[in-house]
Amino acid sequence: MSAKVQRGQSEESLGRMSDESAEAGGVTRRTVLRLGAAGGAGAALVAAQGFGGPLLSQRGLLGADGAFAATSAALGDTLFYIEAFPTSPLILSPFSDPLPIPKAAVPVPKSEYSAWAKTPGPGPGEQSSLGNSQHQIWPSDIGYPDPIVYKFDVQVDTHAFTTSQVLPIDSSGRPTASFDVSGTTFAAGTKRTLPLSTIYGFNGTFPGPMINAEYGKPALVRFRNRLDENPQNLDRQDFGAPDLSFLTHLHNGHTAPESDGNPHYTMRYGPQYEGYRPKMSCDNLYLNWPAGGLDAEKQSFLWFHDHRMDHTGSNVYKGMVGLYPIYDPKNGLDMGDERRGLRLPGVRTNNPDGSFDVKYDVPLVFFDARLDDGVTTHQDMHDGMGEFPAAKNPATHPEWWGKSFYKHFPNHGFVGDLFTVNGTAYPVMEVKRRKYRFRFLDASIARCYEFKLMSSTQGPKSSVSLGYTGDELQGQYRIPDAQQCMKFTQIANDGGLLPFPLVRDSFELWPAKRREFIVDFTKYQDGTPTTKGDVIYLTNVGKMLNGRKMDSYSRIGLDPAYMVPMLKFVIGDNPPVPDYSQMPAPTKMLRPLPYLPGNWQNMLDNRLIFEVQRGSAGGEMEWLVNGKAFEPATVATSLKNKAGLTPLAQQRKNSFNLWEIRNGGGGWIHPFHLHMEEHRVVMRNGQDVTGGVSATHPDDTGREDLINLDPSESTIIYRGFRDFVGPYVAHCHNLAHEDHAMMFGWEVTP
Ligand SMILES: [Cu+2]
Repeated sequence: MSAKVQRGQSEESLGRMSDESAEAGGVTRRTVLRLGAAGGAGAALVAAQGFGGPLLSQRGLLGADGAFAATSAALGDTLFYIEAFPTSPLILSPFSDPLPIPKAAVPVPKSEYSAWAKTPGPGPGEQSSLGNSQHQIWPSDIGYPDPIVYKFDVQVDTHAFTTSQVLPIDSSGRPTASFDVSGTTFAAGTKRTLPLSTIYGFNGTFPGPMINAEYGKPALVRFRNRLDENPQNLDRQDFGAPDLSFLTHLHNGHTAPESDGNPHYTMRYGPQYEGYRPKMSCDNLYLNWPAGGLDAEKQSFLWFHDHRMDHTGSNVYKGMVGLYPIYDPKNGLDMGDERRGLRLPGVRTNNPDGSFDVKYDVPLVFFDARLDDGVTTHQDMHDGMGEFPAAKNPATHPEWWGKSFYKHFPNHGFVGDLFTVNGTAYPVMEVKRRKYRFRFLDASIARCYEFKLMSSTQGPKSSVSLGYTGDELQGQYRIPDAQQCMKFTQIANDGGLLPFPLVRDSFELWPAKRREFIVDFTKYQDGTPTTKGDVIYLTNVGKMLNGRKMDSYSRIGLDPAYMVPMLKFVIGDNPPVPDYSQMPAPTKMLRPLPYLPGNWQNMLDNRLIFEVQRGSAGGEMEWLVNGKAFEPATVATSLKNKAGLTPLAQQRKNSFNLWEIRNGGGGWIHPFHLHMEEHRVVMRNGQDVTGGVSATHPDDTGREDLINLDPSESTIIYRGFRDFVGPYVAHCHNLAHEDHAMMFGWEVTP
C-alpha cells in the first residue's frame, strides 16, 4: 500500500480494515480504490479479475498482464452489454392499493431514554457506541432546549410493492414462466402473487419513518445497527453492504460532520471504517438551526438515507430512506397550520407524545425498482470480489423470483421498470375537494422524472397491450389519450421555500431533489369545477431508458406517446371543514433569498473548480472529480482557476466562496450534491442567473443542495461554510456514480 493511502489514517485502522477484508473472504472495494491510488494498472487487474478474466479475454479486452487492454469506452460498453436486467412481472390491478401516507414518528419519552445504558449527551465519547466521538455543538450551546429523542433501528424486514396479482412477462412482453422459493416452475400465463422483498430499513419499513421537525427544536436520532439479526430468517440476496454496515445522512441538514453521515469523516474518526457495523449505534444530532441562525437559510423538506461508502446505492435501494419535513413556527410562517403565516395547506394536530401530524400536507417518494425474473444472470464485477459468496454468481436465481433485483455496477446507473410512490406501485389516493401541499422526493438510484397532472377518458393501458417491448416497457402502463388538466404551484425546492411561487405545467425531478407544490383539487386549469369521482393522474412524461440521461422531456422535446401514470387521484367529498389555505399569488413573497454581496463577480477569479467526468480507468474508478477517484483520507484540489491557483477544498469557518461545478462530459447528466449548506446558483454556462428565472432550470432562483448538471454544463454557486468545522463531502447523487468514486472530500477549518 502506498504512503499516499495512509495519509491521515492510523496504521491501526488500516490493519483492522485488512482483517475485516480477510474475514469477508475477499478484497473490499475500498482496497480496490487503494490499489488504484498505488497505480491504475493494479486496480485494473483486480477489477478485471473480479469482473471475470476469461470473459474479458475472449472479448480481446485483457492484455498479457491481465489488465484491461480496452479503451474505457469499449470497456464501458462491454460492462453495459453484460449487465442484463430482468423484466418485472406486469401488475394486473394497478391503482387499487391506497397511497401510504406516513404518520409522524413517535419520540422516545425521557423516562425511557434516561434509563438507556448510554444516554444521549454532550460529553466526550457520547456521540456513538464507539466512545471516541463527541457532539461539536450541543443544543444548550446555542440556547436551544434538549433534543427530542428518536430511536431508529436499522433492521432486516420485508416489503410488498403491491397486493395486486401479477403476470410474469419477458422483455418482448410475452407471458413467461415463473418460479418460487421451493423450486416450483409455473407455466407461462400463470398469474402470481409477488413474494415479499427483503429490505434493510429504518425500523424495518420502506419508506422509513418520517420526523416532522421544527426549527428551534433539535432532534437526536439514535441509529442502531441490528442488521446481524434475522429473526424471520429472510434471504438477504446479493445486494446491500456485504458487511451489513450503514451510515445515515440527513440530506441536507445543517449538521456537524459527526452526525452528517460523511464517509470522509467516518473513515477517519468515529468508526474509522466505511460505516457503523452491527451492534454499533450512533446519535445523529439535528439541531434544526439554520445556517448562521438566519431565517433566510431555513429549509422545508429534508430526507435521510444511507451514505455507506461504496454501497450507498445498494443500501438505499434496499430500503434505507426516511423523511424529514421541517416546519418554521416563527410568526406561524410555515408551521403546518393553514390559518396562519403563509397559509400554506395543512391542518395540524399536536400529538400527546410531542410529535405532530399535518393533514393535507403529503410527502410523495418516487422510487423505481426491478423484480427478479429468475432467468437473468446475476453478474457484475463485484461478484468476483467475494462480496456475496453464497450467491455463487454468475448465476440465475429462480428462488428470488418476484423480489427486488439490484446489481452494483450498472455502468450507466440503474433504472427500474416498476414505478412506486411511497413504496407502493401505482397507488390511488382519494382527495378532498380542496388544496393540498405535496412534497416530492426522488429517492431513485438514477431515474429522473417529469411530472404532469393529466386526465383521460380511456384510462391507463398496459404497455404490453399497446405493443411496446424492451426498455419501452418501463413504467408498465401508459395513458394514450392523456391531456394536461391542472397546473402545479411550486412553493419550494430542495433549499426550502422559494422567494416567489412558480406556476408550472410540468417539472423535472432528479435523484435526491425535493420540490413542493400546491395542487387545487376544486377546479381544473380552465376553471371548470371538479366533481366527485373525477380522476386525475400524476403522470411521468420524462422518458429515461438508462442511467445516462433522459431520452425525452419537455426541454428537448417530449415523446408524445410516453405518458406513464404513477399515482391516481380520485376526487372525493368536499372537506368536512373549510379550506383555510390560500393559493399564493406569483407576486407573494414566500421567503427572501439570503444576502448575496453585490460584488460577487470579484470572487470569480479565485473560485474553486470541480469537474465531474467519466474516467478512463473504468471499474471502481469509473466516475471521477477533477480526474480523481474519491479518497477519504484527503481533501480535493481545485483545478487551476483564473488567478492561477489550485486551492485545496478547505474553507475557513464562517467564510463564503464561489465554487464552479462543471460537467466535463457530453453524454451524461449528474445531479451533484454538496453537504452542509444550501447554495445559490449565480452563473450557469457563463450567464449570470441572479436576476431572474433560468430558462433551463426555472427554480435556480432558489437555494439548493443539488445542482442539476446537463451534459457539458457549468454552474457557479455561491455558498457559506458556517457554524461547524470538519470534513464533509460533495458527490454525484446518481448513486451508481457516487458508489464508483464520483465524490470528493472538503473541509471547514477553524
Ligand atoms: Cu453522476
